[in-house]
Amino acid sequence: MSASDLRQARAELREQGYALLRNAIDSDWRKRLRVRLEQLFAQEGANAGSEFRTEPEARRLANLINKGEIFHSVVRHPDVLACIEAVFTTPFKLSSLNARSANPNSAAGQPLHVDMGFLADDRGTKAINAVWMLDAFTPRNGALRVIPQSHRRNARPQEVLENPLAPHPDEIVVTGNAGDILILQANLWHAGLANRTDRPRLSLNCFYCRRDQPQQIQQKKWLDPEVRAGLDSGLRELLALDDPLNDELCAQPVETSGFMKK
Ligand SMILES: O=C(O)CCC(=O)C(=O)O
Repeated sequence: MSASDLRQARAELREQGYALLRNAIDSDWRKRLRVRLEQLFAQEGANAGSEFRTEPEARRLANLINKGEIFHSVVRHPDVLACIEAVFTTPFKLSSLNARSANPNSAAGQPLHVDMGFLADDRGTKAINAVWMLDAFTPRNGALRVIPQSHRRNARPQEVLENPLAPHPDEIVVTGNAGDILILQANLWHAGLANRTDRPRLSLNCFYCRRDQPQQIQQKKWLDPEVRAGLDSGLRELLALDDPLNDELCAQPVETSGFMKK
């Protein structure tokens, strides 16, 4: 990505609440990610996503750092990190790495929500999601609708809208090519649309949060000892594996989803 495209993406993420990084995933890497994720969906069957939540109208996988080295470089994508560093004013860590596949012919999309119910506080936004488009996102296959600048309202859609499932007059649908990455502040109002096609639509959700916030999935708890032993110091730091504050935060009851019930 050119320095000027990156500068623009950083500014859009701050001002609009979201930014699209074009052509940010190498195509061979994207294909290998897809193959690995489909293997995992097949292996995990009905348990897929159970470390986090399950969602009607979508398949999910969770705890992906534990499920292959191929995922370790995902969370360190330099352009994504450069963008989120433009928003966070304090140090950050990985909150979770999950996958989501919007089911074909789905009956409904997601309600407008903010991730984990997060609103900003005096230190700014608490979390940022990078949605890796492993398939193209089109208006018919379950792309995301977002309300630009809604991160500035600092309100939860379900508390102020009559019907968060309904179309919103200010929404725009963010489409992109396979290989693009959509980055959004957690408190931007957004929702995955229903997938009206006959093929699933796959993405990775690479979620980062401030170090004073709990992780969505406590990495230390969910990583197998042999995976943990193989991680370098940079990844240990990003996953907050040696961070007593993270242990403390994750021990409290946490609302991990903006709209999915347990
Ligand atoms: O479809 C996706 O990958 C993103 C969905 C989303 O924004 C969410 O589940 O909060």
